[in-house]
Amino acid sequence: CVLGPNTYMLRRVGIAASVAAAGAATLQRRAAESHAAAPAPESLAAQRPPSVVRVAPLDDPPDVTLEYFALRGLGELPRLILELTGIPYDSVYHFGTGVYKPYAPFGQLPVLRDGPLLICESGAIARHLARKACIDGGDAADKARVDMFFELAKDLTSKKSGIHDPASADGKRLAAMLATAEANCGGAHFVGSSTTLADVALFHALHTFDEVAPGSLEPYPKLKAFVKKFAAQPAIAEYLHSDRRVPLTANEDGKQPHSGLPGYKFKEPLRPGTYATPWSPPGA
Ligand SMILES: N[C@@H](CCC(=O)N[C@@H](CS)C(=O)NCC(=O)O)C(=O)O
Repeated sequence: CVLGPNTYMLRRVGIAASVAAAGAATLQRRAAESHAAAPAPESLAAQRPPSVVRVAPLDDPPDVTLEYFALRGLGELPRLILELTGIPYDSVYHFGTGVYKPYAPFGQLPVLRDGPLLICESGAIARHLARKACIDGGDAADKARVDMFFELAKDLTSKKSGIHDPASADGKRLAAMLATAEANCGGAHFVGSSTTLADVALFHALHTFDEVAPGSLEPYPKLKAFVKKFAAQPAIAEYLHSDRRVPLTANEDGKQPHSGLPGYKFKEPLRPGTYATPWSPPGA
């Protein structure tokens, strides 16, 4: 791997400046027009076309497009990788189902376009992006350890409901896995001495716990400090307050059983910039 994460980050600094200079006013105007034309979507069931937020110079379409619903779900880890590494991309937000069916390789989202490549499966997308940005681990041993923590992060997320009920079976399993993560946390990194996919995946899981159950990381001081430090990195801090970051929905907080499409109700208002700019698939 010859590229370092900083290669993309340097480009992102220039992009941020050009977007601020040329794009902010346009996006605000579009958001205002869109607002006037249609009420803000309150859930994923809103009847709207997909929208896009471009993280690249407005006149320079990026090679990479990530499509997912206007949800965190399986799209949030790829988004976090793109944001952390500074890869320029279009972030597409779908509402309802259907638009992607003709071209999504397995008929579902997320999908990632990277030049001529069209990739589905969230794990494959995350690994592709990690390889592209050289955060997949240095040697074979580190790559294997990155994969171990990637899987641990998935397991943690699968037991999210346990964060609200420590006495439940999921709660006990989750506590055991959090203790494992705490024991393996090397401060700012889980593998080696620089950021890898392992850190992004664990941040995604742990930061969500902290959001849906504030204080739940108190018994795990290393994990709590890791999340705080990761969130404070300029690229992540900016993202978390940007139009690209969507709120959680009721289905995602682990407090009640998943209730299908109606349960994807936003817990906070969607930012106007997230849904202001309509998007169509290439060639449509
Ligand atoms: N194993 C796939 C699962 C993809 C998946 O279940 N996608 C769901 C949303 S989370 C979807 O597209 N549902 C709508 C549909 O099937 O049309 C992955 O990890 O990407």
